[in-house]
This record gives sequence, structure tokens and C-alpha cells, in this order.
Amino acid sequence: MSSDEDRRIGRARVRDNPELMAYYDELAKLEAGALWTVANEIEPWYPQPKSVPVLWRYEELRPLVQRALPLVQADDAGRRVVMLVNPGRRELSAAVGLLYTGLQIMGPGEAMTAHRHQAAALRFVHEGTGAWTVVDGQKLRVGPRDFAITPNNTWHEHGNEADDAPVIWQDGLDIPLVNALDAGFYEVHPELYQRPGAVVNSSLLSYGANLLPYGVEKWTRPYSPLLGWPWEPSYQALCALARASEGSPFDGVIMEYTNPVTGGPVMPTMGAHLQLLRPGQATAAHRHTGSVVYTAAKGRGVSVIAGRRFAWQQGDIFCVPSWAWHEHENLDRSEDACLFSFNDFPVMRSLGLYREEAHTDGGAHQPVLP
Ligand code: GTQ
Repeated sequence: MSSDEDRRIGRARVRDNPELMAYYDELAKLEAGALWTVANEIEPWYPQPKSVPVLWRYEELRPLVQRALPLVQADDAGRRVVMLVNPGRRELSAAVGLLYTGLQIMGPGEAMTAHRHQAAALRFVHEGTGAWTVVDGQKLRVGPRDFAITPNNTWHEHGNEADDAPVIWQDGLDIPLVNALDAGFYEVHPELYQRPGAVVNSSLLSYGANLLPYGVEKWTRPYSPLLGWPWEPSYQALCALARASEGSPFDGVIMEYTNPVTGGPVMPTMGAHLQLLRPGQATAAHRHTGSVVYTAAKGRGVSVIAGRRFAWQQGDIFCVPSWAWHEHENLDRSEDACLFSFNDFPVMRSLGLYREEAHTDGGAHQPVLP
């Protein structure tokens, strides 16, 4: 018999014996099993992500991404992308949790063929001025540090119309999530290329200034009708908020890229933020369910994630697994630092799984491992 104390400490604690082992074998023959042998794994007390915090240095990856340019034809590869793979998520090609990210390179004058898929995608441009994407017939031009979305099932193709330098942009997709749900579909465009409308950046022209077109049919699709957020006005919005507000103790001055029609996240499965850390600012630690991929958009700093220090500078990418303590510091004493990030919070929130907690045990900062 177990004591009350035993019951409080653990759930399943049945010891193996020959009779039980024989019983388990018989269950297995019938494609069945005893819950108590796995209960502690499948119902953990708190999230136990397989993902670990990782920092990918842009300086180290960039030459390897550039090497892919002569090595593979874009259309042979489908997409010429170097994926960032979490050592705990290799079998899913995930960067963290159920999020995928990668660095895509497109040479001068290149144009990819069009396709669409169940996975939603987003882009954050690292370098190159000639990038464009056509999303459901709308051509959008994007430059360094611009953010753009390719909502799921929209036809899309990309290219680089510069005649000198390659484009390197970061893709973020929910591929591992869609695969975890066994909901993936993929189609190649019947004509291989879309015929974009004559007006470039039409979503920005229609929805890009905090006013909504009036007297026309209301936008009802489940994603933002605005498809791009250029760097300059996004950064200016952060600087303006920094004048009006202290910001968050955990994130500094942080804003969400939003669907202008709903005020909610840009897509049903992935959200994105831009945050500013004031010169020298060090945030307090917190943790939440949901995974985040960060890209340093400006400046340099250090983030402590699950007790480990990761120093970053512009272009570097790092991840925060679900429920991992994390805090950020801007190491520059005179310039602000900015982090772009994308996450699966819309999934967490819409399924009632979002939780957040401040670090209070021993203070606002987590202990740093040696
Ligand atoms: O551009 O649609 O990095 O389908 C991986 C899969 C990019 C894309 C990736 C994709 C895309």
C-alpha cells in the first residue's frame, strides 16, 4: 500500500516483476499497453520540451548559405534554403518546438516557381535589396529587416530582381506543427508562375496606414490582408512607443505585428513581434508556453535562456523553447537593440494552452549555469 506522501510525490510508480512483464507482452501483442508505464512521460507535471536553446551565428552561417548558390539550382532544390535544426528536433526539421526556420538565398535575377501549401510562412530579410514575393497574385517588394507573410494555402513565388547582390532572407514556417497534425498538402502552380496584378505592394497601399478601406467588401479571410511590414515604420513605431511607455519588464518595448482588421496576430498559427531594448537595459526573466525564434535586428546583446548565456549581434538567430526561463540584455550603453521574433502563441492561445510566469525565486533573474 502506498502512503499519502507517496501519492503526493508521484503518480505512476509500479515496479516491474515477471508477472507484469508477461502481462505487458500480452497487451503489446494486441496493440495495447498499460498507461502506468508511460503516465509520467505523457502527462508531465510541466512542459518537458525536447528542444534546447540554440544560437545560430549569422557570421558563421552566411558563407555556407552563399555556397549553396552555385551548388544547387533554385528550382532543382525547390527552395535554396539552409535549415536551422534544433539538436532535440532533428527528425522534425524544427528549429524549436513545432516551428521551422531557415536561411534562403536567391541570386541576382532569380525567380522561383509558384506553389502553395498548408504550412504558413513568414519572411524576415537579412540582406539584399532586390527581393520580391508574389502572394496570391500580389507582388510585394521587401528590403533588409522587412517582415512579410505568406499565409497558408496562398500561392507564392519569390525572386530577386537586383542585378548585383544575392538576397538572404529568413523563412519561418509552421511545417512541424502541420505535420504533427497530419494536415499537410502541397501543390505546384498549374502555370508554374503567377500573373501578378500591375500594382506592386497593393496590400501596403490598401492597409498599411492604420486605416481600413471603407465601403468595400470587408476582409473575412483568417489572416492579415496586410502582407508586409517594412522595417523603417516598424522601428519608428517602437521608438514612438518607447517615448510613451515604459514597456514590459520582461521584453522591453515590444509590439506585435498585427492583422489590421482584427488587431490579432498576422496568421492563425504564427505571431510575430518586434522589441526594443533601451541602451544597457536588462529585462527580468519569465517563461511561458509556446516556442519563439528570435532574430537580432539591430545592435548586440545577451540573452539568458534556461540558465545559459547567448551573446548575439545583428543577424544572429536564437530560440527559446516552451517554458524555458529567458531574459534579454542590451550590451550597448548608447544605442538601442532590437529583436524580431516569431512564435506559435496564436496556437497556444486559441487552444487554451497559453501560460506565463514571472521569475521570482531568488529575484527577477535566473541563475546562470557555469
Ligand atoms: O518559401 O514556401 O524555407 O515551402 C521551406 C519550405 C520556404 C517557401 C522554406 C517552403 C518555403
